Amino acid sequence: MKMTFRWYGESDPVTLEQIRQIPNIKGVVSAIYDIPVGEAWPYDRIMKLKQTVEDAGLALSVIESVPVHEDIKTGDGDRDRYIENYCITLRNLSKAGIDTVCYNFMPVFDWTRSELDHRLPDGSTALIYDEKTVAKMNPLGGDLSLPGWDASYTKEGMKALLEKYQTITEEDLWNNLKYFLDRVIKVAEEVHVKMAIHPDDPPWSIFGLPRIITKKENIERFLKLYDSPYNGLTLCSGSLGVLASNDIADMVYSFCSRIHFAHIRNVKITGDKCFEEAGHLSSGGSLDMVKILKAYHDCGFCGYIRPDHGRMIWGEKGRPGYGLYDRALGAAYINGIWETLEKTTQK
Ligand code: CS2
Ligand code: MN
Repeated sequence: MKMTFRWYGESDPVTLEQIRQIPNIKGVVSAIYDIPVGEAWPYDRIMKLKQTVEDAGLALSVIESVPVHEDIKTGDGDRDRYIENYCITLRNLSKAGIDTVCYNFMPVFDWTRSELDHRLPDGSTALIYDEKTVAKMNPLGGDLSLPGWDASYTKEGMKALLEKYQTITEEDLWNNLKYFLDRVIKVAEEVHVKMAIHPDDPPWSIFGLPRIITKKENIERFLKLYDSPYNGLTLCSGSLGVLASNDIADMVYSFCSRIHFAHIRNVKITGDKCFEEAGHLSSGGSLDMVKILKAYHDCGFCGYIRPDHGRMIWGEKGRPGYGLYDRALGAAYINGIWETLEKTTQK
């Protein structure tokens, strides 16, 4: 495995210098954040990002994410133009030496939580999700804005988009995803960029919007939509793991050759469709992290891996889910488990 850490660019309160000092972190996962969704990323902008990261002694390992325009997900408007732009971005990323791109196909909203700074008994704060609270939230009311969401919508734009989704079923979303893959993966194969879809977080419908990358049988269906190693996965333990019926280690064994990027994070299921983000340690949450990492190790996983969201600890202020300290502890924990697996497994 190749250990990485997410960095949100120059505006991230976490610096590349700090990231470099976390043991075993050789590369960062980043993106260009100021290009509107749907526009092609120019080669020189990608090279500028890469240079900044390399000047700090790190590699630009994965792009997370190249976002998918809503017209592609709804299958109308200017989808062909946006797909064409997506392909230009992939070509430019490849030219810059990038080999792995993460994206998601969640309508309108990326990861969603009901509270960003829920205080845990130990005094740290974490992101939590409570279905009843989310059900009462008005996506038009500005109740919550999450760091992963595209903040560029006007209220009217958001209203129109949500209305458009009223007529879009899960099957429509599958068809639109296939339309996208049929065009994009062909280019990904040509330029040797592995595409890695991130599962939906949480893995169920929110605000009445369809969500499809949610469970094993759907991931199987996804992989068959375009059967190529370039059509792969970002397997996020924390996103899928909030459903007790999702067995993450089993998914790793089943899909390993198609997992290009592993997100490692623990979550504590606190009720039906309710969860808290936990520290990475197994005993802090509902997932068995050793079992999950052993599955990767057994499969000879050599893709990229990163600690995913962390809590806010030691008084840190920063981007919810993406502070330095708890994620660094997560990386150290993953390193420890991996080293143990390396040294105790008969080759
Ligand atoms: C999240 C997402 O779980 C996660 O990694 O932070 O925002 C994720 O980066 C995107 O869904 C990937 O496209
Ligand atoms: Mn993730």
